[in-house]
Amino acid sequence: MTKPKILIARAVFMEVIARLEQHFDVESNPLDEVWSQAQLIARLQGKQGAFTTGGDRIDASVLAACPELKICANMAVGYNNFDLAAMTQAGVLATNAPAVLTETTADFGFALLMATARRITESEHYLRAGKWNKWSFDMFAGADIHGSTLGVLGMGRIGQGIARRGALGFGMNVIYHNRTRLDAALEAECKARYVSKDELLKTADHLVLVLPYSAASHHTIGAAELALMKPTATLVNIARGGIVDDVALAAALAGKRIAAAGLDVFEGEPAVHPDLLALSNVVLTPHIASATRPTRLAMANLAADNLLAFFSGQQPLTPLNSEVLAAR
Ligand code: 8YV
Repeated sequence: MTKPKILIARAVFMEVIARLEQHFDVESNPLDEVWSQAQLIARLQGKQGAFTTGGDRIDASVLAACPELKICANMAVGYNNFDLAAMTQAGVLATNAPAVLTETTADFGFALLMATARRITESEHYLRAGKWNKWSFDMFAGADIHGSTLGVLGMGRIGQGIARRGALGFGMNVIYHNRTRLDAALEAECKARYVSKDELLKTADHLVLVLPYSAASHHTIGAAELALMKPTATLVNIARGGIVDDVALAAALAGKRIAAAGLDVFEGEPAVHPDLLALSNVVLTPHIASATRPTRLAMANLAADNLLAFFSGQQPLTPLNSEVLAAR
């Protein structure tokens, strides 16, 4: 029996590729090249399945050019690289990789919050530059974490993980805003209080963004929202570039409209806006919130499991458009 053909669009763990090779005719990307849309389309010719990452865009043009494609399995919980409506219309199943990265990503959100509020990278740069020659009472004085008010915008699994860490680990007063309010039991478990978006912006000492990116969440935080925040506040974005208007944020940071920001994601990444690079009150990391080896391996294996289930006629574990399966 001929094996289905799949494309693994970016380099990934050898052990995951080996697993897939037992069941599929695999083309991979061992040099980890970032392909253009045209290159991606060329590689997808004749493939029935794709193992994608957050940077691989599957849209109507790809679908039209690759009629044999039946499933794209994303090694990411976010799937704004998929045009889900176009995939559903083309009968292509989309899967993502949720849950396995929740705690690791929440850990990182907290690390970035603490590095930002306590000015860790800024002070390290100062030390490395040989500028530290005496103690002073206000040197790199930052904002307290314990006992402060933590705002979480987007209260899915990762948002809940951040809330729990804040409330249970650091005695923070946790408030949140989400499209839909959590049920009372979950709110109690996370020790989080639901507030309006405006109240969240006005009240939070530290605001962490953990909402999915879509046209509706584009520039959720722009000049108007930053203007509502406390001048002492910190803003952390571990969700997606584009949720924050990076130009407006750079202006707010430069004008000390807010105290500091920690950013793991950027509009147009891997490019980073030069205005942000020029600022000292921002901590910048290259989209690494889920980057621990066990978690990245679990994400890759979940994407592989979805491909394996789909082609063996079983129910994929984490489908995004199950209606495609129903229509099969
Ligand atoms: C990934 C992420 O590293 O899961 C997500 O949505 O943003 C990250 O964990 C990235 O998207 C690569 O697939």
